[in-house]
Amino acid sequence: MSKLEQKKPILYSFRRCPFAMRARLIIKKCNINVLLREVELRDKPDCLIAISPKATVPVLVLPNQVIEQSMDIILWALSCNDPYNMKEAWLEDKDASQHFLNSLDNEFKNHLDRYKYSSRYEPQDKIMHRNLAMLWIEKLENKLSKSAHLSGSDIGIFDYISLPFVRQFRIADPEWFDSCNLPNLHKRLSEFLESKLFMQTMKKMPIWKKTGQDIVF
Ligand SMILES: N[C@@H](CCC(=O)N[C@@H](CS)C(=O)NCC(=O)O)C(=O)O
Repeated sequence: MSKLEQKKPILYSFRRCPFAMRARLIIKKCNINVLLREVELRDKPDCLIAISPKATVPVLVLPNQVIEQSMDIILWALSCNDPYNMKEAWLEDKDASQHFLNSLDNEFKNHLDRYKYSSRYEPQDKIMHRNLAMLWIEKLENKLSKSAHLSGSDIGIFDYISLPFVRQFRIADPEWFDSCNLPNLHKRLSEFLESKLFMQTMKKMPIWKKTGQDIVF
């Protein structure tokens, strides 16, 4: 690795984490290079815990700053290079954007975890949480019946930050999800999952703790 590459920001990430996925999606979409350190959640590197004691991923390490929230990493990426004007779309109605993010990261994610990982919570409440998560999913379907993408006529920031979570919701029971009356969401999710961008962000990386090798992402 060249000296220049060694100076790149470091992104601690976990391939299947939807928060890390959305950060990687925007970083890749905006052509920003970072050094990726793939983490195992059950065996996090000490240096990650040292710089970010809460030790969730993603975490981005800059020379003079540590960014610990996926959305802040996204906003940092957009401040570096934003060829698709995604920051403008995000800030156009800041309250509505924040409301969308909160309902996704808090409400929906809460029900998603209790549905997808029901054995870790209250297994008997699995379907109740699926139904509650569906209220949010149906809002997406409703939006997509009015515009091609969640961000408008083109795919954009609202799609990238939320589709990784919709993917997780589907994975909990793909047959059931595919049988739901969600024609627009099914279409957009499939396109997203088949996109080159998604494939690039989901490339398997060796575990950094085992190899010590930073990978240019
Ligand atoms: N609010 C954080 C949430 C990140 C998060 O919860 N990531 C999960 C993985 S999907 C995590 O690192 N959990 C820590 C663990 O499981 O030990 C963000 O937006 O970055």
